[in-house]
Amino acid sequence: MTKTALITGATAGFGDAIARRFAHEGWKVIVTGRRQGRLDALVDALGGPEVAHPLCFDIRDETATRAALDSLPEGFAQIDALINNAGLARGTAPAQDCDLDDWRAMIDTNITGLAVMTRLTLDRLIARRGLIVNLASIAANWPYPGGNVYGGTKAFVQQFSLGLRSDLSGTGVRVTSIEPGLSESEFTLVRTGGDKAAYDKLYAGANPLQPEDIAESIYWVAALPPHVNINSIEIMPVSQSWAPFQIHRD
Ligand code: 8X3
Repeated sequence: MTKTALITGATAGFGDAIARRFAHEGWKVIVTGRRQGRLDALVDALGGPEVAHPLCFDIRDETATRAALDSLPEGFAQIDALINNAGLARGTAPAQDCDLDDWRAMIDTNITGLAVMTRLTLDRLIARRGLIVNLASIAANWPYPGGNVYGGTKAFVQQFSLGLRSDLSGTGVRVTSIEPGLSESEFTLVRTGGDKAAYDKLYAGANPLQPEDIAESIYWVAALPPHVNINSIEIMPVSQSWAPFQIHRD
């Protein structure tokens, strides 16, 4: 039987690559995002409305999320995998200099949007003994200057994933937290407010992860036998590792 994956934030970066990977493997995909034109182009690229269904809404809006899910046509109404990819970082300033609107955007999207989408699809996922993959980040595991609220939201995603596993015991639903490090995508342009020079500087000579690398990991998780649960995967490019703790001296 053909399986269906719902991928949030599919208009760029990881989400776009994940949708392409799952469709390539014969899955039907529901692709969500805020940019209708990009969703339509993606549906075309994936093979049209038999294979892919677009849902255009803002994941921070619970009413819109409910309406979008309620609108799913019969052929896309069952959900075998929820890939909670929609999320963003805004800024790299120290906490004492941050804009509260940026913090709210991250909390509303990365925490509230993800939790609402999960809650609203849980019955369908349980009915299919499905899979939830949540996009966390290495920022959940490793603090760094300027990570503040972004890292906090991703720590929520990681711990929420583990909690879901506990609550879903006996349902057959699998849950995985994916924790990528330095990755090349539109994510960084959003984080820097569209600063292409900062984008180029971050990636120069670093050979960062590509969206296809993340899609590959998630498809591997999905394709494992149903008795196997990958709890978490932390992924970095080879170029990225750790530095000593900073010590401030008077
Ligand atoms: C994004 C990866 O290294 O900017 O989640 O925290 S990093």
